[in-house]
Amino acid sequence: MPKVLYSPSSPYSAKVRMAAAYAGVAVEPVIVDTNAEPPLLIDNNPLGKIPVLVTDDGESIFDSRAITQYLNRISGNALFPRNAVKRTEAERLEALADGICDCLLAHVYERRFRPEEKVEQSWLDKQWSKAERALDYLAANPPKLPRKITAGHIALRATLGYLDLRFAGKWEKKRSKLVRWKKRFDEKFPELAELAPKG
Ligand SMILES: N[C@@H](CCC(=O)N[C@@H](CS)C(=O)NCC(=O)O)C(=O)O
Repeated sequence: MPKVLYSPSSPYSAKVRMAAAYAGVAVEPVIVDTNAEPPLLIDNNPLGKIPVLVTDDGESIFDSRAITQYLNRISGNALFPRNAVKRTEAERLEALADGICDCLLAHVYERRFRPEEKVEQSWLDKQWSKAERALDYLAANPPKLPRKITAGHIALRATLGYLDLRFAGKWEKKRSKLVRWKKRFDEKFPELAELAPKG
């Protein structure tokens, strides 16, 4: 069975695990500590980042968007529509959701890895304002939630889970449509919601 190297709090990892579950691809989740840079991680991804999917043949696939494309191929298009316009829409939503995580992670790492007196507030503000702009856009234009969802919907759910984990109380105000979107997603896909980022 393919392995997914992951950490429970990682939003990109949550997306990949949810995508595998939705696509019906069984994967073995293996927790790795990126700070410790264990050989299992470094040997499979020189960047030392998660998630990484390791196939039964020992081939490693990263990053998370390469993995969702791979899962889509092996599942016969369970994650992206075949229609070109709709497919671009799904890929764009995935990029936007992941892009929010890129900003949030830059924010979290700035505070985590720098001594307090060296934390650059203007950098934190810039990253947060990018995430806020994207969240405002999504709150104004929440994606439809059809019966058949895409990797874009799944990425957004994972991102909102990361916001709940690290920025609870800081993102929801004036974005009630997005908060409702998450609730409806969880009602429709409880088995995926279970895989959202956890502390
Ligand atoms: N673009 C990558 C981002 C992956 C990423 O930054 N993962 C974080 C965890 S959420 C990580 O591995 N951080 C450890 C590090 O950067 O050393 C993806 O989509 O997979």
